[in-house]
Amino acid sequence: MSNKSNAREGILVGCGNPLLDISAPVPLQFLEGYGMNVDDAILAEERHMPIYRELVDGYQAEYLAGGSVQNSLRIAQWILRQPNVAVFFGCVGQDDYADILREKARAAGVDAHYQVSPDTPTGTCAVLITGTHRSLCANLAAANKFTIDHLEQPANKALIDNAQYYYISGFFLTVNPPSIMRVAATANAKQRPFLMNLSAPFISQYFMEPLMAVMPYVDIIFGNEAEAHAFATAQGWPADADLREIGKRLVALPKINSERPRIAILTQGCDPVLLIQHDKVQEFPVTRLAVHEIVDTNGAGDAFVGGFLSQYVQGKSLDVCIRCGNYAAGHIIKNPGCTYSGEPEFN
Ligand code: 26A
Repeated sequence: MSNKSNAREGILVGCGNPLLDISAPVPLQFLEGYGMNVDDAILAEERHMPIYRELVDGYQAEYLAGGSVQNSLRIAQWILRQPNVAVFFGCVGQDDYADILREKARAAGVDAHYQVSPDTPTGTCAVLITGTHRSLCANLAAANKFTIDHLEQPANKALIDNAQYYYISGFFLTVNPPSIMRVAATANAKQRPFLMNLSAPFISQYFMEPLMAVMPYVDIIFGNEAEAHAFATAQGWPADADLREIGKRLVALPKINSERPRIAILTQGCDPVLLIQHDKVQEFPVTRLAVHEIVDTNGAGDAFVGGFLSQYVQGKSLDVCIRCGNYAAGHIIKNPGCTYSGEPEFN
C-alpha cells in the first residue's frame, strides 16, 4: 500500500461549478419526458426545473457532492492522502446545500474557497441513472454568479500565484471566461501547466468562441469521444476524422508557449485511452468491468482526471498519470456518483 505523497500544499488550483448532485435511477420515459438523452450533460432550461423536485418526491434520490472540477480534485486528494494539495474556487449560495458541499470538500481534503452569493441557491445537478448510463442536467444557480473579483482578493490571488498546476473544466466557460483567461495567463506567465477539459458536447456547440480564446494557453486537453467529435464537428473538420485524427488536430491548434507542445488525452469508455503528442498516438488499455460491477458511470471522466492529476502534480510520467486515471475511473464506476470507498490501491 502506498503512503501519503509529498506533494506540496496548494500546488494545484481548480475553478469550477460547485454542484450538489441529486441522483436517482429513473425509467427511460423520465428522460424522454424532459427531452433528454442518455449520457447527456446539459444546462437546465425553464422546462427542466421540475426535475429536481420530482426526483426527490418520486424516486430514491441520493444527495452527492458533485461539480466536475470539484469531483476531480476530491479524487486527486483521495489518492494523494495528504490534505490541501488542491485548492478549489467556485460560487455557492448561503444554504444547507452549500454546507454539505463545504463539508464534503473538507472531508476529502480539498481546500475550497467558495465565493458566496447570498441570494441565490447553491447549484444542483440532476443525475438520471438508466442502467449503466447517466444523464446530467445542471441548474447552476449560485455557481453561475462567480465573478473574477473572487480571484482578485489578495488571499485568493496569492493561492493562484503559489500554485504550479491549474485545472479548469470546459463547463466553467458557461460561467466566467474572464476568470479562465486570467488563470490561463498566470499559468503561462509563470511557465506552469494549464489543463482543460472539453467537458460536454454542448460546450463545443455553443461556447466555441471562449473555448478557442483559451485554447492557445492549454497545455493538456482532456475529453471523451463524444466531446472530441462535437469539437471536430464545430470546427468543420472532416466528418470521417476518427479520434486519433481529431487528437492530432487538437494538439496542432495554435499555442502561445510553443516550447511546450499541447498534449491531448482522449478517453473512450472501456476502449483504450489515447495519448496524443505531436503526431504520435499511444494507447492505454482500460480494464473492462462486468456489468454487475457497474454501479453508475457518473463521474468516471472526472475521476480519470483526478487520478491523472494526483500523479501529475508529483511530477510522474504521463504513462503513470494515465494509468492512475484509469484506476480512479474504474473505482468510481463501482460506487455511486463520484465517490470512493476505502483506501486507494494505486502504486
Ligand atoms: C455547466 N455544467 C453543465 C456543469 C455540469 C457539471 N459540473 C459543472 N458544470 N454538469 C454536470 N456536472 C457535474 O458533472 C459530474 C459528472 O461528471 C455533475 O455535478 C456531476 O457530478
